[in-house]
Amino acid sequence: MKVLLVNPEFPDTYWSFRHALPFEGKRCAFPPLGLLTVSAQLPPSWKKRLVDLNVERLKRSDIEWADMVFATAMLVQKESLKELVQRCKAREKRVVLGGPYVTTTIEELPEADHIFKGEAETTLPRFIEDLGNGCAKRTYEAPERPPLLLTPQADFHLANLKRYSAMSVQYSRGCPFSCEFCDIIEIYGRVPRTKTNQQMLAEFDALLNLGWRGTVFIVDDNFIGNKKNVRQLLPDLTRWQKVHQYPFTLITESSLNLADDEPLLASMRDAGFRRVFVGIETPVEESLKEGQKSQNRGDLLNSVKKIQSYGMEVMAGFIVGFDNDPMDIFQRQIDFIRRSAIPLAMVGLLNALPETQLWKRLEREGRLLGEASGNNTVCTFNFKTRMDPALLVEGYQSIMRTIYSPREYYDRVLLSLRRTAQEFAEPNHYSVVNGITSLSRILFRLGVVDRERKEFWRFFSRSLVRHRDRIAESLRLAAMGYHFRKLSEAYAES
Ligand code: B12
Ligand code: SF4
Repeated sequence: MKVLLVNPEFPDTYWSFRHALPFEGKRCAFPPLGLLTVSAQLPPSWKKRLVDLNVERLKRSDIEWADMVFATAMLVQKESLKELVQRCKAREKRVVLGGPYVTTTIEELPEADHIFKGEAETTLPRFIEDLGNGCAKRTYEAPERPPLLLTPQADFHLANLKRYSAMSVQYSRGCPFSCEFCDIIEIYGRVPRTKTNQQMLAEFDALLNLGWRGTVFIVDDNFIGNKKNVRQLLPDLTRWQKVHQYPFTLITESSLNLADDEPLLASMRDAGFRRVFVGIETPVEESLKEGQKSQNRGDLLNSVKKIQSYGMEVMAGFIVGFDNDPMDIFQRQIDFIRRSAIPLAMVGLLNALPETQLWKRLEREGRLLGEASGNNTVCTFNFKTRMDPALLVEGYQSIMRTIYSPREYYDRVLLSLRRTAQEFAEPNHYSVVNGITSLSRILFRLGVVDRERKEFWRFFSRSLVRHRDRIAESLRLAAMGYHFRKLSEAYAES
């Protein structure tokens, strides 16, 4: 059996980092871990190939080679997915779909032969058996949330690692909180399940043996969802990093209550975590209450500073469009982002995702207008908002314009660098050649071609004076700022 695994194309969003990747000479931020994990569950005798449409084109010969095509998708990838299914069906291939889009959507699904809803660890073996017996079903729905002990090490070797800016591994699934707008808890549950320490170290070994050096994103919904297990994992990760001289810089996602646990913060710093994405959403208490984000309590600014003081850059998600948002919400978000020194602030408009508590409430209130695009920066709503939608869009665009204007952005970066300054060694993976090539690309694009070059040189000279030892970090953030500015220009005009 020959299986072609295809990851559909992403549109231009925050997380695509599309305008920053060329500086590094990369095509895509992360490989499709879901597909690589599914691949590892297929019988070893089957032949497998990966085509990630974000790094390469799908050739007709790829489709012709395959007996079956497996594809994954998030909501934002649905147009590319539909096109892919049509192409494969036109060549009479058996098509198998899975991932968050087909798991939660209420829309009519593309004409695929088999649909997997939920996690595949228990359903895939059944499908393989049914296929052998000639009785494979159209839909496979996981009846339970499988323990991650069943999750094999992903087939990382199928991906062309050089095309990606970072690698992904997963430690846990699920989150114990109950934010109203979140679909994670509906898809992956509220009881966080984790891998064992041995599983994690084996995945780190695999990436190291494949020659990977650089950033590794631990793609958990909430890395500290199961604190007891994380506390046991971190000393082992630290030992592994030390033995291998810190080949990986770690980043992850966590709830903001991470700030309340200093021993945990210290262990994360020691294990090599340098960036953490947190969901702050809003500085407005009533809106947090409405969104049932009870874990974001107390002084949110202090929480951010606490995490930064352990050497971790804070990235964060923000939302406007809650029913309780006051008229000055836009300025309050701008002020908060400025004072928090969060360079990569991902501000989105509230949208209701299928199956979430928010979706159900809006349906009850008769305010739902249909399925969202899944891209929360596109200026549309899929429900009737309390505030005038035109005002919301205008205010949202003003936030984006302000926080990604070069002076404002670079000032946040400088403050973030100051707050995260630590005595630890830089991770041991900067390649001199890559460093010099990226440096010249950044200097040429941002320092010569770009109309905002004056601001860049002001930032660069300040970084050299104040943070000479972290110049690679400063330039990475300058490149990221360029991505966000380009996106905000595009969205502000849409
Ligand atoms: C890492 C991650 C990313 C990464 C990398 C994505 C990639 N290349 O695969 C990045 C950072 C790029 C990303 C971006 C975005 N993401 Co994202 N991301 C995640 C995250 C945290 C982990 C994904 C992952 O690797 N999981 C590990 C694998 C093993 O799990 P899995 O993918 O679910 O796969 C299992 C099953 O689903 C199933 N399966 C999956 N595919 C297939 C295919 C077949 C054929 C079969 C049989 C089974 C199967 O089997 C697997 C094993 O059980 C998830 C949350 C989550 N828990 O999954 C959100 C998530 C997928 N992302 C989400 C969103 C909204 C986004 C963004 C739109 C955010 C934004 N506004 O910018 C962007 C869009 C992408 C872009 N570039 O423009 C949503 C999707 C919601 C939806 N219903 O579509 C999720 C669920 C999180 C959330 N609720 O916010 N994301
Ligand atoms: S903390 Fe994050 S992952 Fe957990 S329920 Fe809230 S939004 Fe979802």
